[in-house]
Amino acid sequence: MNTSPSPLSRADTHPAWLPDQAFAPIGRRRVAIAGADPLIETLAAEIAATTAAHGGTLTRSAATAAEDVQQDLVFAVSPSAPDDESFRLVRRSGSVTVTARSDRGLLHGFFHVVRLGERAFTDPDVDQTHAPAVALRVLDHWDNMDLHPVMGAVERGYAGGSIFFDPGDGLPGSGRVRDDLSRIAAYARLLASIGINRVALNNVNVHAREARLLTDDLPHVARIADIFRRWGIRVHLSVSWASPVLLGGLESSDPFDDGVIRWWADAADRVWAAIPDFGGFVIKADSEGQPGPFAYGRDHADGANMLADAVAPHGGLVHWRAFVYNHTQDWRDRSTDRARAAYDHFSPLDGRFRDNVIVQVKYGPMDFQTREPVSPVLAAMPHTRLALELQVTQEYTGQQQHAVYLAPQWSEILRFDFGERGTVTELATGGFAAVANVGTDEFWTGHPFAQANLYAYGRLSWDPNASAEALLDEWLALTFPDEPAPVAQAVHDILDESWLTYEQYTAPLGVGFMVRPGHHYGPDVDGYEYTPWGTYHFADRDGVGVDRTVATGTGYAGLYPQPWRDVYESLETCPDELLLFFHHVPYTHVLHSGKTVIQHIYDTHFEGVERVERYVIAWERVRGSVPDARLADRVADRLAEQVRSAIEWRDQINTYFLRKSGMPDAHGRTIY
Ligand code: GCW
Repeated sequence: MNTSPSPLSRADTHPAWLPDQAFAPIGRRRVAIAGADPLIETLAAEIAATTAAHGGTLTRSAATAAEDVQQDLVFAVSPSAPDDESFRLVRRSGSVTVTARSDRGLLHGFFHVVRLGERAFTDPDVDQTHAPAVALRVLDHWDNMDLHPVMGAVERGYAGGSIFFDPGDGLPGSGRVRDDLSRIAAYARLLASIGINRVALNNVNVHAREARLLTDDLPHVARIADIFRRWGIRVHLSVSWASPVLLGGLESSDPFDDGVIRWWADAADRVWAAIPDFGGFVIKADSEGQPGPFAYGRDHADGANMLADAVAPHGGLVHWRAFVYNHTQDWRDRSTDRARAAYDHFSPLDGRFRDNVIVQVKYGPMDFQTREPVSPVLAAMPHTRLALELQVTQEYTGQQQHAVYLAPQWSEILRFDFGERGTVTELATGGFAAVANVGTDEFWTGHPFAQANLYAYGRLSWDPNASAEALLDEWLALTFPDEPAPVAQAVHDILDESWLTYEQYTAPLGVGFMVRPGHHYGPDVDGYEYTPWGTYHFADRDGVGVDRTVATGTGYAGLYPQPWRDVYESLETCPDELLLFFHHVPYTHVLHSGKTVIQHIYDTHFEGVERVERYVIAWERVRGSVPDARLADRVADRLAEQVRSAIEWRDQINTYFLRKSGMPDAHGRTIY
């Protein structure tokens, strides 16, 4: 029997949603495991640790066992389940059997039982099979090896340093894979518990140092992969399109060049020799200064397919990002619409990508804004494997200073129905990918509540129909098992509508951006208005918004299949929350809500701040009864910053629009 302690019993890392108590209902019972595959060792170590701590027992046998009446809980490999990751849970009079075709399925089943807690044994009898909605459930890390002069250790990271890379003395070239990977072991366990099965380790902006992960650093990538493997998770790397030049000394990276083709095939051979279950490459090409096939007059299918052919003999994947647009646009040019870019570049390529290419599409046409319409690319490429890309790290949603629970937004996106073409979940045949939000911070995520976003992403990627509220309950019950009920209630009071609250005090009615250029924190209404980035609001003295209609605007609304094309095109039917994304309207335009646009702006900004003030009170009320005082303080500090920042947003946005429009607030509140 393997009795090595749970890797999370160390004190230096917050256990997140896997504190030891979460395992107690299992730890008190008689548990049996049958089977001998690698992840069964992982499972056995978990159960051994918790039964040792809570007085239960663990019996192991190598053979596949049928239901064992002597036990309370049995895990057994059995051909019953439909695929490698599914599991079947049978409960008869309080004893539970989890069977799966593979050890991977059993591990998922184990964490399912953990989530159920005592109810796993006390609920009525059941016989149910659980299967993931999609096969690929990916987290993308934007971690740098060297400290980047602007982005630091993690691009858009708000939780300290990289858990994978040690920046060394900070000088160029000194970054390396960490020696001590214990933190990664804890992380892999957390991810496995929520169903994540793929992790890309490094930033999609691949700088000189990270490019070499593909060559010199392979033994170290292999060390990381060894850890993730114990939890059923496969590792991917972001690669630079220019690798043959940067690393191979070739003259070009033209995908049609024989030398280039050979270089990538050899590179792939070396990677898979070092890491036999390596997942594949993630690539950001011809985007925001990253090199790509355009330089050689090739398109993105040419580029992706060349890489796909290199990795295909190893069963590898290429995640090719669709985030391609002109970031050197002239703001005077009203004909170029960034929202169209991914569609215009990629939809003509539908059907040309190899089967092992996954085109990875951001959920909206712009860039992870608080509110955007769902990207029409998702409905425009029926012959391509598409992955939906979400952003767990809160770049545009408060940077883990603000409490913003994003699951309600993701649920809305996942359920968005393109009519005959299906829902986003149905269209994401290449699965889900999301930008991770963790770092070396003691709570993993800076704001302790941002853990809930990571948790919810994993759970939604397994079951996109799960309700955001139920997932928050799950996360709360696991994370705060000893907390008195009022604490859980306070967290609900803060998080349930936090996404809408954030929307209220930031950019109005879907227009987006209005953030400080560069770091993207806090308000700056005109910060991007006269820049090359293509993110504009066009406010003048009469009105605001971007005309993306077919009739008079950029034609973007016409990229949607019906009924959405008509819904968005018409002022009568365009939903209020997206009005300024699709239309330029006078401030006096009356919304479906009955308010004018200008009064809506004032009202939502005052209300958003009031809501955050209530969050502060809600937390102050329970703060003293939270057993983890450091966590309680961290939340309080962040809420104080959220109020400060929300007030700044309110006052800048309201003042801007008051000065532009000259229209007073109907309620005479203070605007500057
Ligand atoms: O949202 C933008 C970010 C960039 C990021 C880019 C992308 C990794 O501001 O920091 O670069 O998106 O998704 O590639």
